[in-house]
Amino acid sequence: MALERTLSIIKPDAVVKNVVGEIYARFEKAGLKVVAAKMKHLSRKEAEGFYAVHRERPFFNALVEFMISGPVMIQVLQGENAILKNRELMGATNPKDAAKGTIRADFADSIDANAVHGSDAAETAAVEIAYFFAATEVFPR
Ligand code: IDP
Repeated sequence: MALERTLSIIKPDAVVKNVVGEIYARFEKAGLKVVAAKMKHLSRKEAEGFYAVHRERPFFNALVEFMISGPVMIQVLQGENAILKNRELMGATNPKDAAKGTIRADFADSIDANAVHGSDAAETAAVEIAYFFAATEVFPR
């Protein structure tokens, strides 16, 4: 078991649905600690930079438009195997394929508006955390 940190984003659709607290409760019940958090309305440039790896994908523009359609809640989660644990809590990218009881199965409407983001590996987690948080904004405990 490894103590890890991962970047989580509650996307605009879930913020509008007012389920930030319900999603936080799932993190906490799974043993993940919120060690950094901020609400932010991303600029186009920030969203494009964050999803730069998907720049050539056909859904890139729609993804950026969606991510800047309203504020998001961004947090760093810390815990044992936090990266995989968060991915399990989230469920599959397409909510139609997401297992029962996962965040996407319960709160997401479509593959575009799918409620949450979570880092998929240790390397991406480090890059994504640094993209949004200075070291002084993270409070491990
Ligand atoms: P993930 O969020 O489950 O890690 P990724 O493959 O990294 O999934 O894709 C990033 C985001 O891009 C997804 O969460 C989803 O919002 C969007 N996305 C991925 N694939 C598609 C697609 O085929 N159509 C529309 N949007 C997509």
